[in-house]
Amino acid sequence: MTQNVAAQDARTVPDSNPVSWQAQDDVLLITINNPPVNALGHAVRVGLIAAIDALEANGSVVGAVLTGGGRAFVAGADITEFGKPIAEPGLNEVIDQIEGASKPVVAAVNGFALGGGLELTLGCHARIAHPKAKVGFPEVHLGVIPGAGGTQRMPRLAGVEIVVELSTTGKPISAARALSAGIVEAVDEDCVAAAVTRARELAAAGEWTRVGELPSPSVPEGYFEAAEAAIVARSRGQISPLLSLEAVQGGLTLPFAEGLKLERDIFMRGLTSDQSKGLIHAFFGEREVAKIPGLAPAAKPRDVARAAVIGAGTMGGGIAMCFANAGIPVTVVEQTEEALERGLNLCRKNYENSAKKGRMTEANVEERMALLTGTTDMQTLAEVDLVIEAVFENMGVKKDIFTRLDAICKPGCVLATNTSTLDIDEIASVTDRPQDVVGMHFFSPANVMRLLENVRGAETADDVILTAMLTGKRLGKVSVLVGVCDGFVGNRILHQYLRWASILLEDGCMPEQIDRVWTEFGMPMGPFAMSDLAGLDVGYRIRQEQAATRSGNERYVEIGDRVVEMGRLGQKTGGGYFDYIEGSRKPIPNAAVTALVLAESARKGIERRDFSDEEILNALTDLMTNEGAKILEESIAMRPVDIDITYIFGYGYPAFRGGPMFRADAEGLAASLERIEAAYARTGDHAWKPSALLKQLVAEGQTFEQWSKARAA
Ligand code: T1G
Repeated sequence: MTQNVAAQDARTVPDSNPVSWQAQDDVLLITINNPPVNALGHAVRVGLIAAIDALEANGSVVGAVLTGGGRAFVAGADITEFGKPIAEPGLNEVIDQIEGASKPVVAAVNGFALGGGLELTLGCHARIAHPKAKVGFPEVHLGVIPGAGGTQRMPRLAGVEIVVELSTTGKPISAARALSAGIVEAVDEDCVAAAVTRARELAAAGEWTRVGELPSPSVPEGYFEAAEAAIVARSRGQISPLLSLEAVQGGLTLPFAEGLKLERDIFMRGLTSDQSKGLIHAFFGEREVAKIPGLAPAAKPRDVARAAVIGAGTMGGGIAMCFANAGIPVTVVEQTEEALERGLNLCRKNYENSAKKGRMTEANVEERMALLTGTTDMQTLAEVDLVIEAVFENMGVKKDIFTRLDAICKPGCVLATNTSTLDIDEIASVTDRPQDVVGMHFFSPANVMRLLENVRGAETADDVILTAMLTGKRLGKVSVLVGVCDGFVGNRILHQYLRWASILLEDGCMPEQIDRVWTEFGMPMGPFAMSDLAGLDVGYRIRQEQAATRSGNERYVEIGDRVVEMGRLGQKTGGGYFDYIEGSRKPIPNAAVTALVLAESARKGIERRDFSDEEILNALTDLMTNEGAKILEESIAMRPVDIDITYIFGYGYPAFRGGPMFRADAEGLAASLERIEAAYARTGDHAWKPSALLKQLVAEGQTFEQWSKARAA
C-alpha cells in the first residue's frame, strides 16, 4: 500500500458540488469548496458561472461575497488540467462574468489566493483579506505566467512594480503587504463579514470599480530594462519570468482586451515550452516523493514531541535550529560545556542575523532559543522521541554513541544518524533496536537546504520510515527515501561527475571552462567553485584515508591534492581552485593552479586537447544518467523522480530541466547510452560501465518515466 506522508494531515473528501451560494439577508455568500486547496477545476468554473447567474436572477440580493471553504481561498488553476483541452468555461470567461456583473462582488480572501485564485479576486469589485492570507502569482514556478488577466489587471490596480515582483519571483506576499500595495482594501479577522458590509456599501453607492476599466499606470523611464537585467542575472536560464515581464510591458500600451490576447499568447508560449514540462514535473514530484509504496497499511508515524541532536557543530546546530523553527523542543548534546556554548551561540547568531534582515523579530529569536536546551549529559535523553546523531564522520565514534543511546533512550525512541557516507546497517548493528535506526541526512547548511535524504536500513521498521518522513515535512524539508550505499543518492552521483571533472582537467580543460559550462546549464555553481565553497581539505582527508585501499587500475587525479598541499583550501583560505576577493564569492582563475594543471598533464604524459562545451556537458550529464540508472537498478532510489527531486532540492539542479532523469528522458536515452558506451570502450573506467537498466530501456525504446509508471501499476 502506498502511504502518503503528506496526507497524514486531515483530509476531507471533495464536495460533489464544489461551489455553493446562500443569501445572507441581502448579500449572496458564494463559497468554493474543492479540497484540499480549492483549485479552479472545470466543476468549480461551472459552479462559479452558475453562482453569478444566481446573483443576477435573485432580486432580493444587492451584491455578493466570494470566499473559499477550508484553509485556502483558491490555490490557482487546476494544474492537473494543464496540457489537456480547456473545458469551457475558461477562467477568463468566469472572471469576465464576475467583473461585468450588474451587482457588486467582493472577495473575502480567507486563505492563500495564488495564481488564478488571485486573478479571480481581481475580477471582483473589492478585496478584503484575512490577516493570515497570502497572495501571489506562482505561475512562474510552473514555467508559465498569470494567464487569466493577472498581468493586465494587477498593473491597473496596484501599479507595475508589484505585479513584476509577484509574477517574476513567484513569491507570495502577506495580507499586510497586499494592503500596503493596494491589492486589497482592508484586512479583517472576519473578512467574510467585512466583505458583506462592503458589498452593501457598494450597492448602496450604486457604483463600483471594474479593474479592467482602469487606466494603465505610467512607468519610470528605464524600468523594464533594469527589471529584465535583474531577472536574467538571477533566473539561471529560466524563461518564464521574462515572459511575465513581456506580458506586463506589452499590455501597458494596449487596450485591455488586446492586452488579454497578448497575455494568452505569451502564456501558451510558456505552457508549450520544455521548461514548463520540467517545472510541472518538479512540482508534482516534490509531492510524489512523500508517497512511499509498499509500507504496511497499519504503520503510522510515531509521535515526536521532543527531539535531541548529538553534536553542536555546523550540522548539529543547523539541525537543532530546524526543530526550533518548527516549534519542537530539542536538546543539544555536546561533550564539553565549551563546545556546547559555541554551538548554541552560533544558533543565536544565525537567528539574530535573520532578525537583522527582517525575516523574524527579536521575540522570535528568543522563542526559538527557548526551545533549544543544551547538555553534556546524554542521560537526560531518556524521554525524547527522536535523536539525531550529527557528529564526526567516524564509524567508531558513531557506534559508541549509538551503543550509549540504545541503553539510555526509551523504547520506541527513533535513533537517527545524519551520516553522509557511512553504513546505517553497521551503525544499527550495535543496538538492540535496529528497527528503530534510520538515516536522516541533512544538507549543509541544515537550517537552509530543503532536501532531507531519509535512509532506510535493512531492518528499519515501516513506522520509523514514516516518522522520519513526517518529521522532515514538519521541519519544512523535502524528504526523499533512499537506500544504503556509499553516498546514498545525491553524493553518489556527485562523486561520479566531480571525479570526471578532475579527469577532464588532466585531459585538456581548465576549471573555469568546466565551471562555466555547468553554470550556463543552470547549476548554481560549477564543480570546482562548489568544492572551494565546501572546503578542499575535507575531500583531501577522505582521499588520504582511502589511499591505502584505492584500486591501482582506477584512474586517480592528484590535482586536487596538490592544490590543498599548496595551502589552498578553498574560499575559507581566500583561494582553492580559484581565487576570491575578500567579501566576494566570484571565482577568479589562479595562475598557479593553471600551471599546476598543465604540469600534472605533462607529468603523466597526457597530450592535452581541446574540449567543446557540449562535450563537457555531455560527459557530466551522461555520468549523472548512468549512475542514476544504477541507483534505480539497485533500488537505492525507488523511482526516477526521487533522484530528480534530490538534485533539485539538494544541489540546485535547475527545476526547469525537471531533474537529471527527467532531462535524460527528454534529451533521449539512446544518444546518451551511445556516448556512455563509447566512453567505456575508450577508457575502460568503471564510471562509464553502462547501466544494465539503461541498456534495457534503450533496447525496449522506453524512458525512465515509462519504466517507473509500469513498475507502479
Ligand atoms: N492544482 C492542482 N492540484 C494542486 C494545486 C493546483 N493548483 N495546488 C496544490 N495541489 C495539490 C497538490 O498536488 C497536493 O496533491 C495537494 O493539492 C495539497 O497540496 C490561470 C494558470 C497551495 C501553497 O502554482 O503552491 O493558476 O499530493 O501538499 O503544502 O494564471 O499546494 O495531496 O495528491 O502543496 O498546504 C498556480 C500550487 C497554478 C499553486 C498549498 N498555483 N500549489 O501547499 O499543500 S497555475 C500554484 C501550492 C495558474 C492561472 C495559472 C501549494 C499550496 P496530493 P500541497 P500545501
